[in-house]
Amino acid sequence: MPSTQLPLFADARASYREARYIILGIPFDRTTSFRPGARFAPDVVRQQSWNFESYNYETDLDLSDVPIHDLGNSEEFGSAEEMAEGVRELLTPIWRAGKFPITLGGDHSCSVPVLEAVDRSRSLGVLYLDAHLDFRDHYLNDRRSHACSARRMVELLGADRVVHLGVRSMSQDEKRDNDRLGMRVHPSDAFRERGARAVADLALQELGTKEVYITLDIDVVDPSFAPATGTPEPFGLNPVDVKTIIGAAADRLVGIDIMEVSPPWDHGNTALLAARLAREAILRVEHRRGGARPRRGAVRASRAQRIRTDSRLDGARVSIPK
Ligand SMILES: [Mn+2]
Repeated sequence: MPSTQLPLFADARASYREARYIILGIPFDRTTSFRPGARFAPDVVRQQSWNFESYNYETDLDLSDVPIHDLGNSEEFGSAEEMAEGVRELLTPIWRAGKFPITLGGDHSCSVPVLEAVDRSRSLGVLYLDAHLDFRDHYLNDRRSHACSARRMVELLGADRVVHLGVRSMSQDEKRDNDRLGMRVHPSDAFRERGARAVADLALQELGTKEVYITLDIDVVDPSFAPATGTPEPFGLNPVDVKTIIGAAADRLVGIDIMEVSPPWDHGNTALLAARLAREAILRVEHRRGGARPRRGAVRASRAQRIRTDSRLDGARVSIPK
């Protein structure tokens, strides 16, 4: 147990019990294949989250009025199997309580157990945002590798319940396997040709599920905007495209994860974008459900005050109140 204290995600001031949105970090990057470092992302993304105003003019919401709780980080785990078991254990009560998980990775292997923890009776589909198809059956002898995550989700939920957005890299084998298995794919070029809103609306229509989950590998964004990631790939989406997808999905969105931010390769902009996209998901979902408007005239703490009073989380291990 580290003796230092970690910063909380900004504006995460609610107790677990009263919170609707739950932040959870998974500092695990053992399946990373090129540039490691995603294990450091949860804490750095939290730190960057303090850059932003709690008030958002587009939704007229103030995040300090929204019930958000930061659980802290999971343990670091040994193998990917151990990670999967731990993540399922953490996510199961969050899903059962009807809360909205915001999981900060970690590499993309961490997303699969988040979905394995969802009750099978729910009508839930996945928007899979990634530069890579992630459709290998196994990679380096590991079926839990981050290079296999979309494949595992298709096996888990069915090919019609996963739509892949923003891809621009795959192996011939992955292409052939998916031609056979039939996950729908809207490559990065489609966003340039048709616009993000049109692509997102089509993808949501194709999913047809009552509930939608977004798994976001930050490498779906072009490396010029988000350079700090394990396996960067040019010709990607821009940050506004991702914002648009989140907005389009908001009325069915039940959870999101943001994976593969790798702080050792960052100048701060990648983690900053990840923090802002996490906040965007909360804002858009809360707005769709007609969440609390800011209390007019209420005295608001300045950002500096908020950081002093609210930003400390004891210890690094998660325990979910019963
Ligand atoms: Mn990727």
